Amino acid sequence: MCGIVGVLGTHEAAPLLVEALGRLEYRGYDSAGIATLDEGRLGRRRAVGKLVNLSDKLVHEPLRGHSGIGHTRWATHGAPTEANAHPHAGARVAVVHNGIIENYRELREELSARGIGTSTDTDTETVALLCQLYLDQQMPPREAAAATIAKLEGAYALCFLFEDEPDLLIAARKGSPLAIGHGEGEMFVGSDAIALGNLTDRITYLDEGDRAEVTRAGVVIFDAQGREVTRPEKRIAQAAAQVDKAGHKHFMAKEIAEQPRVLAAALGHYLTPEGRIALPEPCIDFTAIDRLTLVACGTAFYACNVAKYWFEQVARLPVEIDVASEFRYREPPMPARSAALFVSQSGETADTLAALRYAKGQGAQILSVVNVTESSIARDSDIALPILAGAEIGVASTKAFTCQLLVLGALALEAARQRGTIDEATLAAHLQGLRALPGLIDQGLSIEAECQRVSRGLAEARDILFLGRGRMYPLALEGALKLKEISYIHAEAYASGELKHGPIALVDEHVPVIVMAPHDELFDKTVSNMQEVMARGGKVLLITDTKGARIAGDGTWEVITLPEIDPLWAPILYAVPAQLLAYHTAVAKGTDVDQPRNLAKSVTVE
Ligand code: HGA
Repeated sequence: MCGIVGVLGTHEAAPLLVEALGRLEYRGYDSAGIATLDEGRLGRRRAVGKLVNLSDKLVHEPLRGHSGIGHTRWATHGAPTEANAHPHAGARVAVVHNGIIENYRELREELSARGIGTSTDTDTETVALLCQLYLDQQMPPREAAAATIAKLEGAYALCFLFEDEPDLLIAARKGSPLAIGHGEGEMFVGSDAIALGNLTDRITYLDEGDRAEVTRAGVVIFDAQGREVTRPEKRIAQAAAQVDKAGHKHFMAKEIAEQPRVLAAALGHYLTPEGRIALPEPCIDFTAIDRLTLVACGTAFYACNVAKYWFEQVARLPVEIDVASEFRYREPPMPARSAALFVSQSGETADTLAALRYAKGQGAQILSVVNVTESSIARDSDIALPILAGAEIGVASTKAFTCQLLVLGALALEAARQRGTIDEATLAAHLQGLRALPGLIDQGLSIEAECQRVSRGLAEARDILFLGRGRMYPLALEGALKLKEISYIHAEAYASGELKHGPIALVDEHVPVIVMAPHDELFDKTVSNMQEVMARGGKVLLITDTKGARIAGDGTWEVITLPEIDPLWAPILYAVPAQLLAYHTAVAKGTDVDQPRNLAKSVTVE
C-alpha cells in the first residue's frame, strides 16, 4: 500500500526521498510525489505511474532543500491522477498519508462552510486544508498538527512538513504503521524499516495513537492521551539488507528459489537438532482449548485452510476459519476454551489486525504467525510465531506462504502431541517428513523448465480451473489466486468433488483444468473427477508424483511430476508448481510480475 518517507537531512533531500520511495515500490502504488523546503518555501512534484516518471520530472524541474516528505500512493479515494497524488498541501503545510480518513466528508463540509474549497477527490486533502486553517488561526505548526490529528477518524499514518520550518516533521499513526529513523544529525520517517534501509538501521516504531515531533536533534513522542512517552530504539538488521534480485529477473523468481534455504532456517528454529518440536515458551496449552479459530486474508487465508486439515485430522482439534474482513464484523461468539490464531506476512494487514482485536476483546488467547516480528499483529498477540522468511518483496506471496505452512504444520503436530492424538512413531515420521522438506522443495524446483513450457499454453487461455481434494483443495485455491494476481487470467478453484455440481458446465477444450493430486488416500477420487473432465473434452494438466503419473497420466494434456512426499506435507511442496506456473504464465504474457496492477503488498486499509 502507500509508502511514506520523511527526511530531515544534511544533504539534498529529493534524491534520498526518491531512493527511499524506490525501496517501497514493492508495496504497490499508482502515483508518487515529494515535497521539500527550498530556503523555507514549499515545493511539490508529483507524477502518475511508476517512480521513474517522478524522477524524470525532477530532472526538468528539480526540488532543492534538505528537508522533505515523499509518498507512493495506492489510491483508495479518487483516481490515480497527478492532482490526487500526495503530498497534499495548503499554503504553508504539506502532508503525506497512508490509510483512509473516514470522516472526510464532514471535514469537507466544515471547510466549505468557512469558504475553503477542495481541489482533489481524496480524503487526504482535507487533512492538509484543516491544518492550514489552524495555521491561519495563528496556531504554531506543532499545535496545528495536533489539533488536526485530533479531528481525524479512520486509519492513518501521516507526515507533515511546514513552510519556514526546515527542522520539523510531525508524524502520527493510528491503524497504519510508521517508524522513525535515527541518523547522525539527521532524522527520518518511514512507513516501514525497509524504506529507511539506506539511511539508517536505528528505528523507533510508533505505537497506536502516537504523535511524534521530529527534529534533527531527535524525536519527542506523545501517546494517544497526549502524554510524553519513550518508545524503544532498535537496530533492525533486515532494514540494512540489500533489496536486490540477486541475479533473478524478478523478486518473485528470487523468492521462489529461496524457499529451500528459508524453510531450512525456519526448521532450525522450530525443531531441535534431535528433531523434536521447539516452540517458544510459554507456549499454548492445546489441552485447555476445545476450538481454534484461524483468521487471515488472501494467501495467508489459504495457509489457514491447509492448517485446518492438519489441526482437525492430526490433533483432533475443531477449527473454525474465516477471512478477516468477514470475521471482524460477524460478531462470532468465542467460547471460553478457545484460542484464535491470525496469519499475516506483514503483520499489518488492517482487517486481520481488527479481527485480532475483536477476538482479544472476547477474551480469547491470541496467537499469530507473522513474517515481520515488529509488526502490530505480533505486538498485539500473546504468542507471536515468526516464519523467518526474510523480506518478501514480490507482491504475490511465495516463500512467506510455504514458511507459514511450515510453522502451522509444526504447531499442529505440537497440538497433536499435547492432546495425545498421535503415537510416538507417527509423530517421529511426520517430523522426519518436515525435515525432508527443504531437500524435496529443492528437487521440486527442477520442474521449472517444464512449468515454463506448459505456461506458454496457459498464457493463451481466458479461463483456467484448478481442482484439488482434501488438503490439496486450499492449494488449488492458492494456485488460482496466484495466477489471477500476476497474469490477469481468470482462474477459479474448486474442490474436485464439487465440479459436477455446477462448474463442469465451463469445461471445454479452451479451458485448461489444473489438477493437483499427489498419490494420497484421496487420489482415486480426484482421478475420477479428472476423468469426468476429460470425458467432456477438457484439457487436463495433472500435477502429481511418480506413482500418480504412472497410474493416471494417460489422456491428460500435460503431467508435471514432483518427488514423493509424506502426504501430510504435500501442500507445502505443491505450492512450488502453483508458483512457477503463475510466474511463467505472467512472464509469457509480459505483465508486471512484481508489481501487478491494482495490487498492494501490505494491505493496511480495510
Ligand atoms: N486514502 C488515501 C491514501 C490511500 C492509502 O493509504 N493507500 O494505501 C488516498 O486515496 O490518497
